[in-house]
Amino acid sequence: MKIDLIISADDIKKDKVQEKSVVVIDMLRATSVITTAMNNGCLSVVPVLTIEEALKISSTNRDKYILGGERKALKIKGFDCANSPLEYKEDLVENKTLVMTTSNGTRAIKGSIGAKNILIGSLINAKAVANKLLELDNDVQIVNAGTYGQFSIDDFICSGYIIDCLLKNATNVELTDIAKTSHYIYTENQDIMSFIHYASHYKRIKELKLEEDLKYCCTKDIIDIVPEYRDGIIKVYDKLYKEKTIV
Ligand code: 3SL
Ligand code: MG
Repeated sequence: MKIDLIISADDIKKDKVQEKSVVVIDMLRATSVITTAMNNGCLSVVPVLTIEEALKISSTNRDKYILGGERKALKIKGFDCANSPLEYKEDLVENKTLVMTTSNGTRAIKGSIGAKNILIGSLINAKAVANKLLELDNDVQIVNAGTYGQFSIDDFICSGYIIDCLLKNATNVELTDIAKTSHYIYTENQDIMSFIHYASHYKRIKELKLEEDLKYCCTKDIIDIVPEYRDGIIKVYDKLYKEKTIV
C-alpha cells in the first residue's frame, strides 16, 4: 500500500486521485462537522460549492434539509448552522440531510471525484478511517483541504496521526516523502492541541472565540464511523469496518 499526500484543495490533480482510496481531511472544521452530524443521526450530507446551489437544493423541501457551512469561518445568511461541529446535535440533525458549503473542505471533497473511494477523515474518527483503509487495501491519497489554497498545519498533523494508526496495523506500507514528513511531525507532537496553535487557521478560530471547537476537533478517536462520498452524497455506506479494531 502506497500512501501519498496532497497539501490543499487547489493542488489536487486528477491523476493523483484516480482509482485511489482518498481521505479528505479538513479537521478545522468541515470534516469534523460531517463526521459529527452523521454520528448524531444525520441521514446524508450533500456537499456543494456555492451558497446559491445550497439554497436551491434546500428550497425544494425545507423540512428535509438543514443548511450548514461558512464563509470566512462565519455562518452564511439564511443558513441554519455555521461550521461548528458542536452545533450539529442529535435533535437538530436526526433524519435530516445536511446541505453544506465551506471554503475549503467541500472543495476538497468535490475535487477528489474520480477516486475509487472518498473517505471523510478527521482526528475524531482517525482510527476508524485507518481501519477502513486497511479493509479497502488500495493505494491511498490523503487530500488535505488546506486553507484557501495554502498548506495547513492542522490537516497535515491529522494526516500524520491517521498514517500512524495505519502503520501500527499494516505491513507493506510505502510512504512518499511528504507522507513520511506528516507522520514525523505527528510522532514528535502527539499532543495535537498544544501543537496546533502554530496553525494560522487556529488563530482565526480563536479570534472568533471558538475554543470549544478547537478542543473538540483535536480530540482523537471519539467517533468510529467513516462517512464516504459517492455520487454526490456523503453517507456511512459500509459498517463492516466496525468489526475490525485498531488497538
Ligand atoms: O474551509 C472549510 O471547509 C472550513 O472548515 C473552514 S472553517 O473552519 O469553518 O473556517
Ligand atoms: Mg480547514
